[in-house]
Amino acid sequence: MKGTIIKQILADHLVAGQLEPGQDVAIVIDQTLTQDVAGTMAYLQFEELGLERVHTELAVSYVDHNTLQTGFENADDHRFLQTVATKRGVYFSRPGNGICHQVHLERFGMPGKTLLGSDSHTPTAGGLGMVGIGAGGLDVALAMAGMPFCLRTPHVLGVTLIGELPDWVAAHDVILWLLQQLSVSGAVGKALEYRGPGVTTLNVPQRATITNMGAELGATTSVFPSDEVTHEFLRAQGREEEWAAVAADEDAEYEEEMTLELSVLEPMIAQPHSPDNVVPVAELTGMPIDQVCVGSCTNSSCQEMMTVAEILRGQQIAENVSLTISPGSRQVLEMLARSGALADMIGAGARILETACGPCIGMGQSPSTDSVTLRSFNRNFPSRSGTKSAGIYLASPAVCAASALTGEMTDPRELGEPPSIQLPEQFLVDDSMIISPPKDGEGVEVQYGPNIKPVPEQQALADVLKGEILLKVGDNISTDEIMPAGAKILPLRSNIPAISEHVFEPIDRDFPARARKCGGGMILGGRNYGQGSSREHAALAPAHLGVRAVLAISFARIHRANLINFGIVPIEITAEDYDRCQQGDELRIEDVCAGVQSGGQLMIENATKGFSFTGSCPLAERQAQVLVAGGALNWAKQEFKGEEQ
Ligand code: MIC
Ligand code: SF4
Repeated sequence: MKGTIIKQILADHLVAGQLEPGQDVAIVIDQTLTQDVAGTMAYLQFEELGLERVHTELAVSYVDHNTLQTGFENADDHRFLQTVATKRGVYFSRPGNGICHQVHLERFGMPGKTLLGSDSHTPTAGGLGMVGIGAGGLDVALAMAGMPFCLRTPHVLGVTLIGELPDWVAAHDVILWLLQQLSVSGAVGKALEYRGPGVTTLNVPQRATITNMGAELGATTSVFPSDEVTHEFLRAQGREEEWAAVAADEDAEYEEEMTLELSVLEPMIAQPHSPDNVVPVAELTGMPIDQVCVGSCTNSSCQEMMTVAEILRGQQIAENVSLTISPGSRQVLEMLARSGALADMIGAGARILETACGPCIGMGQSPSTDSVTLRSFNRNFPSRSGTKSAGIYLASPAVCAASALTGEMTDPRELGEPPSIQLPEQFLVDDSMIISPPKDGEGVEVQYGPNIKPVPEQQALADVLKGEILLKVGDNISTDEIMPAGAKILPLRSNIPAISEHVFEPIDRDFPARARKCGGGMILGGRNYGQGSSREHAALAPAHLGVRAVLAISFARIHRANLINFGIVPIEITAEDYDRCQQGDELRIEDVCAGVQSGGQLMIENATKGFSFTGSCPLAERQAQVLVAGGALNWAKQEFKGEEQ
């Protein structure tokens, strides 16, 4: 990966290891972001480290996911987040200011920098030419404490873009096309780097739509160059001085390459229940729909929203459809309002929601039973909308708006001339909903509420792990299935004992009771186990129920790191051994500590079936120490203690 953008940025931030694909490295993190539902735990963990202030160049705490405030829990979380931010030197983006990734792109992202976020769509910032990586809250807390972030050097996939998008074809169609080609696990262990003459035809929000959904490919990160288009965007945001050119060297070598001719793309759509189940919209036209939701961190920029408003202007949505629109940020919403575009949306019958994640994470707007919901979002995993029987389809805002008018899946090319929307020369800049931290947080009291419970203590790794396979699941199990979100469960994110009662709810409601009855145990997963979000609760809550190991054919990157951070051993096994083991089998693994510290080979005995097999748990040195200590918090506390002595 000689001279690629990824290599240049990682090399500039490298503190340990060799930048060779597959090698473990440690890098300095310049900026961090957290959002509310992962943030409460991240800051509770930061508080456990006993530091006065954060150590990164910039740390921002956003409140964007759970803004409904259905009870005191939420409001208490927001108050905790605001007080801890003020005390520890973190910028606080208030509820109402917008979705973390959209606001970060507008107000904070900087070309050439590294950003670690407690949200899997942090690579959105790659649209500005920075390396944004999603991680669990604890990893972000450690980065805020000034510790380097450890990752496996990705293998770089260079995607050469040629030509220009045709009328009515959006950035969302580019990434849906890539998902169709590569699948949801197609970029695990990889980073995508966009290049070629087509790059200059895309503006920054369009680039960010593409890097955002690299997360759905399983990629570690995705990045565009920072060029004159980026310069122009930052100038229009009043941040011209923060621009820097970022480009791959002429002789940059990519481990893998592919070419995409933009001009042959057409509007695409992902069908239930996976973002890679993609077909051209033309194949589904005429299918009746019940609900349309426009917004999310993928598609809620000013340009996308203006396009929607233009399509809706002077028309009425179909009687059978409910249309919701959530603009991505207060900047976008205010610009829509001042330009009259908001009135066009309201006039057409759209229901305007807050500038927040909203329906994307099941915070309201669950569709009706067996219905069809069309969304401009990034994920359509089972149950994510809050209605198990509903089918979620993902498509661009233009497809959504056109379909809302007709009440059926509609190819927007049928509408004739496309609206011509240019990015404004100057965005409306008003940072008054972002609270800057004072120079000194002394005297500020961090306020907790009754639902904010202490971080559970972690036990050091036992040398013998034994227990029942509590649950056997198939391929591509998402964290939405392991630890669901939604309006009922998100308020419990600061209360691990309470949220643990919902582990695996969409798959098996009896799981928590069974885990407790058996005194804990293990989970057996297929390929790409734990895809999707960065929520560490999908590791923390099972750990709280006594899960000590997950055996799977392969793991998604962030979830594997979260398992290690909470003392759960992630063990890779072969497809044959997966087939041979069943739910209810008793497993026994000896010499676990020595095994994980010396290359990760583990001998597993299936006492029920009477056979043994090997599993592997290859770990970087720090990860092995973390696992043996019983998790990253124990390990970090020991490190800080060591430094004090
Ligand atoms: C998601 O889109 O699933 C979320 C909610 O943004 C998560 C974060 C979380 O669950 O805390 C993500 O993508 O990481
Ligand atoms: Fe929010 Fe949805 Fe984006 Fe997650 S994917 S950050 S829930 S808008």
